Amino acid sequence: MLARIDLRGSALPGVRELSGLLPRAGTDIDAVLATVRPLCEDVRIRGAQAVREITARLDGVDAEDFAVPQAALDEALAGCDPRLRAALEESIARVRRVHADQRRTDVTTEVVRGGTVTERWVPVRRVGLYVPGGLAPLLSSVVMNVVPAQIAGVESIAVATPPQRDNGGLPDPGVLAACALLGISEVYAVGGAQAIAVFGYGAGSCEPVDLVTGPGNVYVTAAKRLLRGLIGIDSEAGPTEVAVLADDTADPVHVAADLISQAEHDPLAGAVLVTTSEELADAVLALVPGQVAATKHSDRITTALEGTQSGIVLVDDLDAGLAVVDAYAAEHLEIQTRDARAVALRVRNAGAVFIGPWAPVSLGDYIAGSNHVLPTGGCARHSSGLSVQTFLRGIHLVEYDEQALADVAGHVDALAGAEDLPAHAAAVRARAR
Ligand code: HSO
Ligand code: ZN
Repeated sequence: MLARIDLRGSALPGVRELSGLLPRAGTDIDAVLATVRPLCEDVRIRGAQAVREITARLDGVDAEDFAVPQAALDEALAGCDPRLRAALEESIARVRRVHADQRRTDVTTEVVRGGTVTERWVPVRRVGLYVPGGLAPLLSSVVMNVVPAQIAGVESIAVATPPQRDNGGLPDPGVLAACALLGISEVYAVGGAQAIAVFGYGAGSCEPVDLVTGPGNVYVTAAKRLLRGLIGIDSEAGPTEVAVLADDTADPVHVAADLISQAEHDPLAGAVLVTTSEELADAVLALVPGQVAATKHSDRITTALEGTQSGIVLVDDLDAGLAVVDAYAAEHLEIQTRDARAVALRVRNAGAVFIGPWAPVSLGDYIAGSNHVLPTGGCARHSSGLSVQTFLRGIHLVEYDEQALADVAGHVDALAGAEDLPAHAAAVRARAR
C-alpha cells in the first residue's frame, strides 16, 4: 500500500518531468461522452418523460415528478437528528462568516478627466447546484454550494441530487434537511448526467439555469463539459485528492489518518505524502494497514491507497518538497512541518492549504468556514475553489464625455489604422465637431 517514489540524492527534475513522475488519477471524460451525449439529447428533446425513463433505468426509481415537494423538505427538517441539525447550523454560520467577506463592491476608476470605468458586480440570475449521492450523500456540499450563491445575491437557486430507492424515491433526508435549513425550496430528485441536462435545457417544472456548480462523478463531469457554453460551469471536478507535506515533526498517526480520510471518498481518490523524513514515511506505512482495517470503508480506501494515484514521495529538503507540491497542485494540501504557516505561505499551487497539526482536511470538509468545492487534477495551478466570486460577473460601465472622447480620437485612429479596421476609427470621428 502506498508506493514509494524516492526523489532524493539528485537534482529535482523540472516541472513537466516532475508532474509525470507524481501519482495522479487519470479520469477519461472523453470515454464516457459517447454515453452521455445521447442521454443529454434525449432530455433536451423529450424533457420530463426522458428524465423519468432514465431515472427508472439508472437509479431504479420511477416517479411521475422529479420535483421534490415542499412537504418532503419540511418533513426532512422536522425529522432531522438534533445533533446533525446543530452541526449543520454551525457549519452554515461559519461558511457564511467567511463568504460574507468575499462580497465585492462596485469600483469606479476615473481614467481621465471626464472618462470613467466602473466595474459593476452582478450576480448570475439562476443557478443549478449539483449535490452528489453516489458512495456518500454529501449534505455538507449543499452548504458549500448554496451559501456563496446566496451571499452573491443569486435570485433563483435549484438543487439536484440523486433519488434513493430506499427513501421512496426521494433524495437523502440529510441533503433535504440541509436544503430546508438554507431556505432552498426548489429541489430535484435527479442525479448524474441527466441532472446537468435538466439544468441546461430545462425539463418538467425546472427552468433552464445560467450556471451549474458542484462536483460529481465522471458522467456529471462529462455532461458539464458537453453543455459548457450553453451554461456556465464552475469546473470539471475529478476524484478528490489530498497531499501532505511533512517533516520529522509530523505525527504519523495524524498523517496516516488524513490520507485515509480522503481516500474514503472514492476508490479513485488520491492520497500523497511528500516528506523529508524517511522515519515518518516508514511510520506512516506501518500504521496505514491497521488504521484502514479498523474503518468502515476499508475496501475502497485500500483500492485508493494501492492505486497509482497515491504514494509517498521522499525529498531531500523542504525546498524540494515545495517544488513537488507545487507541481502536483493538490486539491487539498496539508502542511505538517516546523513553522508550518511560513511554509504554507510559500505554496503557489493548491486548492486549499491546511496548516499545522490542528487543521485536518476533514475540518475544512465540514466546518472550518472554508469552501470544500476545490479544483482537482492539477487545476489548482489556474483555478480557485467555489466562492462568492463564482456567482458574480464583473460588468464594465464605460462613460466618457465629449471632450474626453475628442482628446483620445487620434489614438483610436492610429490603433484602428494599424489593425486595418477604418470603420472603427470612423465611429469615433463621426462624433467630432
Ligand atoms: N473532501 C470532499 C468534500 C467532502 N468531504 C464532503 C466530506 N464531505 C471534497 O473537498
Ligand atoms: Zn472529504
